[in-house]
Amino acid sequence: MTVRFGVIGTGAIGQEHIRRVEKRLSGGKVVAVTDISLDAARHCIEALELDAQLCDSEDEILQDSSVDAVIVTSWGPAHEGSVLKAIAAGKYVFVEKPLATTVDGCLRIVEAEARMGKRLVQVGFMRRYDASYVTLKREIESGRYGAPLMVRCVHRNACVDHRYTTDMAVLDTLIHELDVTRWLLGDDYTCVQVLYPKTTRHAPSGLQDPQIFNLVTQSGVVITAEVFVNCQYGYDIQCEVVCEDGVVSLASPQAVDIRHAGLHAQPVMQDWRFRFSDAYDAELQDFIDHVARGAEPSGPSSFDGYVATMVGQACVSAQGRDEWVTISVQKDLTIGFIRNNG
Ligand code: NAD
Ligand code: NAI
Ligand code: ISE
Repeated sequence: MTVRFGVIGTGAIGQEHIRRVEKRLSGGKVVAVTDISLDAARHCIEALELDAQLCDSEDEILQDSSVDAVIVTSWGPAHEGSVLKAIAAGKYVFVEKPLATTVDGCLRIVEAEARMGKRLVQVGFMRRYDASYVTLKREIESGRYGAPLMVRCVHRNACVDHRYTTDMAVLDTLIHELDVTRWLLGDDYTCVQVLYPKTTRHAPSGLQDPQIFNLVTQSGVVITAEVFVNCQYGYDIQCEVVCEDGVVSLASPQAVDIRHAGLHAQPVMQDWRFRFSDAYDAELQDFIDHVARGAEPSGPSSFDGYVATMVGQACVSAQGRDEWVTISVQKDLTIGFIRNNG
């Protein structure tokens, strides 16, 4: 069966995902698109030469019986409403991170899905599909290096625009580390503290950049995560796991090696589009493959989305306080089939 997609939000990543469904992946087709700006949706249909219907609203997409699943790629605060409506309509949903920008919003989604009695939602935590992260997890789990003790993460973007605010460093950016480190270690967070280094002159006015987040897990692993979104030189994602008997880290992504004019260099990727291109392909192909055979999605679940936002809210709270903030994930709401930490 071909999975017929409706897309809600045709901005940067919405167009990326449409392109991959149409041109690179198998088993999916985009049949309807909408955006809060209908001009943006119309432009997307024309620019990508889609054989898809322009819908006036998400409701029109969700009521359309020829749509099997939706991709939600609007901005974060709009996700909750779209996902809840999609669940109510019985449609499968691939939603970009964050699942929702509030903890209560995530809980409403987890509960709505549980009431449906089956998984419908997959969250776009694509790092779980990235080959280097997958290898890193396998190496840690092999036990060859002993127990993990410390993790050092770096998340750098070349630049952001004036709409990016200090709290977005958590819910837009750090949220990837919050999800992937929990998945790598199979461990939950207990507390977080934020440090503000001197702010770069390249930051838009009012934005704290860079920021350092120190997190501790239940087993005592200490994670130091730097978010620096105006680093100027490119898109740089690093993760080093220090274990009892060795250190395992992400290698530089595939790139050429240049020896020139007395230098030995490697180009740095400029954007998430390139760095995680294969991972975005893999996460969506996995979603399509499951939906096509009527199976529940098996990627990051609404519960994973809830945990990431819940920990994210603790990080935002720590941004405003000069002290450690305790993190307590509400686990009693976990309903077997929704939990996915693996
Ligand atoms: P964007 O601003 O380029 O696009 C967002 C689009 O959503 C815009 O076209 C906007 O008009 C539309 N939109 C906003 N509210 C809407 C609503 N209520 N209904 C319909 N359309 C609406 O943003 P983007 O960079 O594409 O990011 C979109 C989402 O993707 C965000 O949640 C972001 O966190 C996520 N994202 C994830 C990654 C990743 O690496 N996984 C990378 C980029 C973006
Ligand atoms: P964007 O701003 O380029 O696009 C968002 C689009 O959604 C805009 O066209 C906007 O008009 C539309 N939109 C907003 N609210 C809407 C609504 N209620 N209904 C319909 N359309 C709506 O943003 P971008 O960068 O594409 O990000 C979108 C989402 O993707 C965000 O959640 C972001 O966090 C996520 N994202 C994820 C990435 C990843 O690596 N997984 C990378 C980039 C973005
Ligand atoms: C964006 O939304 C993403 O998800 C990217 O992966 C991240 O690097 C960037 O900071 C976010 O704004």
